[in-house]
Amino acid sequence: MSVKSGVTNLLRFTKTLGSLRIYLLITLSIFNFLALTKALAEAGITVEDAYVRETIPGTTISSAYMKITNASAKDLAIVKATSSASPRVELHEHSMADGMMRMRQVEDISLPAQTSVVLQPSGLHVMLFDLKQPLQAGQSIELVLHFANGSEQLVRVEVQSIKQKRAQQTHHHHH
Ligand SMILES: [Cu+2]
Repeated sequence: MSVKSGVTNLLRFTKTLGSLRIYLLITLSIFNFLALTKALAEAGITVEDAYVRETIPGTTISSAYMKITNASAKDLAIVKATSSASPRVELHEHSMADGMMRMRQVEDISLPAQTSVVLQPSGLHVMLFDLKQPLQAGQSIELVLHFANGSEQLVRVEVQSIKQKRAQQTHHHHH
């Protein structure tokens, strides 16, 4: 093996190493991107039994309910909710005051690690104002939950008539 071919081989090897390094960098970037996308989409959060009430004719408001589970080891909090169906969405809580059921806006909904929080009638709920269209049973709307850490969760929420929900609750009592 001549000195010249040795140098050529060495150059070729160096070039391969360089390509390999670029390849590794790209691969790592893709992995980082996937990890980030996953964190943004999930954040250890699952949402079940999401429903929003049918609008009462002549009104443009409704409230949404759901069970939210934080399976992660981190304490999370919902700080905002948005929807393409409404320009104004607020986090609300019902409470008894002087024998009257009242509701008030809350800053956030805490989701401690490894717990579930249930948004339900007479409790925490998501309030939708100025609905662009009446909500009818059988339809569904999109709701985006925004977390304190910047992540988001898109939730498809079924529109249910009040009658329908009552029937289901009655059914649950039989168990
Ligand atoms: Cu409310």
